[in-house]
Formats: sequence, C-alpha cells, structure tokens
Amino acid sequence: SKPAEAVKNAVKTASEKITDILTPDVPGAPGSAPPTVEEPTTPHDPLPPKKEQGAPQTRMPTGAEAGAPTTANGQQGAFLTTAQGTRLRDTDHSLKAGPRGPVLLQDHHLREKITHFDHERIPERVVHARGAGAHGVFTAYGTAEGVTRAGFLKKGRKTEVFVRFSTVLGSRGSADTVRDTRGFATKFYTHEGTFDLVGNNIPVFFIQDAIKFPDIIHAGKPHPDREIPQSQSAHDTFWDFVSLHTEAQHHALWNMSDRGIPRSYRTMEGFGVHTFRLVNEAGETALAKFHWKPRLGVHSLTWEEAQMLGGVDPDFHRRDLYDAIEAGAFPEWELGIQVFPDTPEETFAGIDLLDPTKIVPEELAPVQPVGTLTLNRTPTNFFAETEQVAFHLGHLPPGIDVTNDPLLQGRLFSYVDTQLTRLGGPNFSQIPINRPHAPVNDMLRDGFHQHAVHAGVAPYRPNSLDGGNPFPAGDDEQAFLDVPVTVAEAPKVRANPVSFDDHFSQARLFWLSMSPVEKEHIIRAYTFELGKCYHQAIKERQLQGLANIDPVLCAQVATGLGLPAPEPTVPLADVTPSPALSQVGGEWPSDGRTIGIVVDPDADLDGVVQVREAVFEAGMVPLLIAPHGGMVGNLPVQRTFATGRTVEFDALLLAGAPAPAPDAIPARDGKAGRPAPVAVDPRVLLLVEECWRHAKAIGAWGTGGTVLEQAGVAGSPGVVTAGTAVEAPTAVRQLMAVHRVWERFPASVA
Ligand code: HDD
Repeated sequence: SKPAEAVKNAVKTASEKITDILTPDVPGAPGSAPPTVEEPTTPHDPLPPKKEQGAPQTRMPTGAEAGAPTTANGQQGAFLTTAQGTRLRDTDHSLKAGPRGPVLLQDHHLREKITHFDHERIPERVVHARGAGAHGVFTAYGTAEGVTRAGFLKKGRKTEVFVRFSTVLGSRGSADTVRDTRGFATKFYTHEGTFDLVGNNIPVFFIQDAIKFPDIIHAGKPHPDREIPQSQSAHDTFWDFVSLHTEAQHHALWNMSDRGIPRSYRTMEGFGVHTFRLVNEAGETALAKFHWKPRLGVHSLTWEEAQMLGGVDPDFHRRDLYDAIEAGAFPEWELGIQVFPDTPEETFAGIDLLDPTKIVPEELAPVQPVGTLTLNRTPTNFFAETEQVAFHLGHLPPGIDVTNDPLLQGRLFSYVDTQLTRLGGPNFSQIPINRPHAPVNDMLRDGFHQHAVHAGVAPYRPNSLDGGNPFPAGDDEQAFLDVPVTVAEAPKVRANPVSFDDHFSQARLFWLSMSPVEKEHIIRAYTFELGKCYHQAIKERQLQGLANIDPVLCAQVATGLGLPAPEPTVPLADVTPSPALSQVGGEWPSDGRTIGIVVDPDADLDGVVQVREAVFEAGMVPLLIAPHGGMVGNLPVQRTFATGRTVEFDALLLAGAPAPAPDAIPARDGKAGRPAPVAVDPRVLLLVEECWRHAKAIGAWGTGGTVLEQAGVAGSPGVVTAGTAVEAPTAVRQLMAVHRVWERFPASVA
C-alpha cells in the first residue's frame, strides 16, 4: 500500500543520512569545514560567563575542589543534545506517523522537553518572594578583633559574598517599589564556614515571638478569598492585625515612613535586627547588633514616584542594582556593630536587648565600622543564583552566636524547614550558590538531589574503618564555639518578660526624631493606607494606636479619614529623639545617580557634549531625552518624549526648548475653553512639572531657560539657570547632595 511505500522510502532516506553522519567530513562535525547553510548559524561553544562573572568558587561537599565551571553540567560542546547527551537533529517537530498523523508516544525528546518544562518552576518563597541579588566582596578593617574571633572580621581579610534584596509581601512577579519592608540578606562565604546575616532595612520587627509569624504574614498577604491586594499593606487584614496587636505599631510606623519606599537598594540601611552574642579569642563575650550603612546615604522615593514606577517600570530596583554594577558604580555599605556588655539582664540603657521591637539609639551606642561590602558582579543566571540561594540564621561562623530573643529562636527552625519544600530536599547546600567556600566533610548522606559521590564506608563517629575520619576540630582549630551561657532554672511558661509590654515608647521616639517633611509623609501614608480599609472599626482602632504614639500624628490622620481623634489610653512616653533616625539633613555622594537631559536639534549640542562628559566624570549617568529616537546631531538618544519619564532620573537639565510636535498634541484654537498654544512641547513641560513636584533639582542653560519660564518654575527653590553648559551639572549636583529640594514639600507639622 501507499503508506508502507512511504515508510520504506523514509527508512531508506534515513539510513542514507546515517551514513552521512558517520562520514567524518559531514558539515558541522567537529574539525570539519563550516556548514554551508546560513540558518541556523554554525554551532559554537557555549557563551562564556560574563567577564569576571563566574559563579562563586565551588567545592564539592567532600571538600574537594569541583574544578569544572558551574556551566559544565548544562552547557558542554557545540551541539544540541538530550539530557543524556545524545545529539539531536531537530527540536521543532514532534515524531509523528506522517506529517498529518498523530504524535508517537515513543518520542523521548518530546516527552523529556515538555516534562522538564512542566517542572521548571519551584515554589516561590512564602515571604520575600520578590528579590534581586548580586555578588561582591567584604573587606574587614580588623576593628572587631577585640570582641569576636570570627576570622572573616580579621584585618584585611577579604570574603566573597552574595546579597539578596527583597520585598516581603508581594509574589515573585510583583512590583519593586511598593510600600513594604525590604529584606537585606547577606551570605558571607567565610573560610571558617558560611555566615548568613538575614536582615531587613528596618531595625525592628512586627512581633516579639516567632510563633506569631504565620499570623502577621497571613494578615499582610492578600485576602484569602479574592487574593487582593497584591504586595501591599493598605488593606483591612493588615491593619486589623496591627491595631489589635500593638507590639506591631513600631515596625508599622517605620513602614509608613519613607523607609517603606526606598529610592534604590543601594540607598538602604540594613539591620540584623536581633541582638547576637560575640565571643573573642579569650572566650569573652559581648552582645551586638549589626548595621549596614550605605555609602550613598539613605534615600527614598516620593509616594507618587513609587506609584508611577509600579506602572512605568515595576522592575525599577532590580534594574537600578544591575545597571549600577554593570556601569562600574559598585554599591557599597559599611558593616557596623553596636556593642553592649553581656550582662545577665541583657539590657542596655534600660532597653531590653532581647526584644526585637526595640532599637538602641545610635546616640547611646555608636555604630562602630568593622568592614566594607562592595557589590561588583551581577548574577549569571537568576534562577540558579538569586532564586536558589538559601539563607539561614543558624549559619554562623566561630565567634558569632545567638541570643534568647524568641523571634530569633523560632527563625532558627524556619529557614531550613522552608528550603526542604522550596528546594526539594535536604541537599540544598550542594547547589552551587549555597556551597560553602570552606572544606565540607559532614557525614550527612543520601537524600533527594545528592550530588556528592561520598567515598568510605563509615559515615559515623567513632569509626575505625575509615581511619577515624573525619576528626573533630580542637578549640585552636577554628571550631565553632557554643557559648556556654547559663540557662536560668525557671518554670516552663508561655509568657514574655514584662519589658516586652511596652509597645509605644519607641514608636514615639521614632516619630519625634523625624524632620517636618518626614512627618508629613508619614501622615499621608497612614491616611492613604487606612483610607483603603473598608471597616470603620479597624480605622478607629488604628487611630487609637496612633493616639498612643503622638496626638499630632493621630489628629492629622483622623482629619484625613474624617473621623474624630481619640485620646491616648497610655501615658505618652518621655523620650529623647534620635537624630540618626532621620534621612534628612546630611550630604551624600551622587555616584551612580542619573541626570535626564532634554535636547532637540536646535539645542546647544556642543554644550550637551560637554555636559555629558562632566556628568560621566562625576560618576553619574546622563540620559538624553529627545523628540525622537536615534541620534540628535552626533549624540545618541536614550529616551524620547514618548518613552522618558522623570521617575527614571534624579535631576533634570534642559539644553533647549523643544517646540510642540505638530502631531503630538490636539489642535488648540483657544476656543471652547481650550488652553492657548504653548511654545514648548507639553511633554517636556510635564517632565519639568513632575521633577518640581518630586522635589528634584532642575537646571537649564541657553534656550532651556524658556522651558522654566513656560512651566512657571523659574527662580523657585532648586531650579537653577546656568550661564554656561558646564556650570549646569555642577549646580544640580550641589542640590543633589542633600538628595531632594526639601523646601518644596509643604509640611503641616513642626
Ligand atoms: Fe524571615 C525569608 C528577614 C522573621 C521565616 N526572612 C526571609 C528573607 C529575609 C528575612 C531577608 C529572605 C531571604 C532570601 O532572600 O532568601 N525574617 C527576616 C527578618 C526577620 C524575619 C529580618 C525578623 C527580624 N522570618 C522571620 C520569622 C520567621 C521567618 C519570625 C518564621 C518563624 N523568612 C522566613 C522563611 C523565609 C524567610 C519562611 C522564606 C524563604 C526563606 O525563608 O528562605 O523561612
């Protein structure tokens, strides 16, 4: 029959082709001439890792060097293969009984390809699902040597690190700039074992006991019925919890402050939150809190910028981090410690050091710098590194130990437990990004995804069959020291220390430490968030919380909500403000900041060339915005009036006064209430208006001054008209040093 004939012919053709393949000079075979076909292109070796961007140094769990690059498992040789290394000639057509026939079950390649795809996703993190990571190096000053024996803190020691920043509430695909706490988790690959400092950009936490973590997270995550709202706290269940559970008020206040909407990961502080116990070479102990201080200062977005970015560029923080690193503007933080005597009371200046809802103001215990973190390498593969990285508070090097903070104690359980589900078994520390850079010889065996081929027959101690290997390390051989802290004999109870009952004094301390403009932002944030709640009782209960923090704060939010302001139910705490908590008032470097420059063909283009050079020289990034893409004169255009938005840059320079594009605006005839025609493109006026509203520095020279006049901002604070092009960037840079033109924000509170 005809089909039988067709199959016979096919087999014949196939066997001819097989003979071809076995012939050494077949096109494309290694060592042969390049194939003559143009598409697909000639097979080539896998792309090398980006310059300086190999995966971290890896060791097999047995302690032997892995040797091969981490791409070796997935990308060897030039040819497309199955997972078993069998070369494939076609990955675009399923194996079928004839071109129009059904697909055959025997098509291994089809099944393997689809099955693997079906399992590509792993569960996202139950919290902190959305994040971005980077590699870097930590260099120690040696200043901590007196209080800790940790080798990575010894003078001059350099340690590779991986840092993952995150939001808490949103899912993996949510926007970066939502109002939320940010995670700041650092993995130090120290030569004495991995140290994970798993902190946040806020130094206090919502709860004092880990047993409540599921409660606060259930309250903050989207409502279980409709699964909205995504990645934000502006909803009933969150404020229901916070208002009923007053220990959360302090952290909630930080979230409502500008800390909840950072300008960049590069401009965030980081905090270890808990108090840790340090132990030095002599066995002496001290209590300590960890702080990360960004070299660029602590800066935030305005609320409107944050909201606009949610639509214009939901990946804003991620992009900012990668762009800065790839541009060579390496983000830097100084690690600092506050050190306290290790007394039996575990308090300092009357503050309970075991209570994670409390800070110790820097004015009482200075943050002492112990080293610098520099992020200098973006990940090669997001999933392999940023998604699979697994942090855990129990990953401690010798010299750093835990305290009895009940939040910390519960976390010690949670982090390994969650990886078992998320990373599919107990061997996640063998994943390249999680491998220690210290030799590992752990006697842990087998389990899902075991990558090590362990030798020997005696993974137990003591043994005689493997020669007694491995051996316990002595005190002088960098062994981890469990500090022999005395545990008081006490009844078994479900209870807190009395000091944990103070829920308002430090919230008041934070509020009173804010500048007027920061207070104004806090008032607006509460008014917005509570305004999004449906339940009147929740708003009223939260107003009560605010009344216990500060009557002015409460009254202002109450006015915004149209509700009466309640009286405090606790005496208002008599606290001394901590100036270190305010983000306003200092001067910071402007490295890595972006300056938008509006140009058009009639602008002073020679001046623009000089300005661009000056901006680059100052370590900042110029972004040319023009009426159209491509080139303006000899200058490459990065954004057009259609694609550029001010949320992408920190200051604006006007090199010209672009006329309205005839087709970009509707006809304006002055009749029917329409505005009179303007001389400047309205999209440029919008850029100026937004920059003015967001308190960004604005500068102009030459005909650019016309735009300032048209926009009605000439001569107002933070708006400079420079005599020459080169003066313009210097003038705006001076304004940027204090971050924003603060006087443009009206403040209703002192
Ligand atoms: Fe947590 C992730 C920070 C309390 C349970 N946490 C996670 C991450 C950060 C923090 C930065 C993301 C790590 C990453 O990038 O992979 N968590 C904190 C801080 C806390 C805190 C600063 C309080 C001071 N966390 C906390 C408690 C519990 C957890 C009390 C549970 C009892 N956290 C987890 C978790 C996560 C996590 C479920 C989710 C994914 C992961 O661990 O690896 O185990």
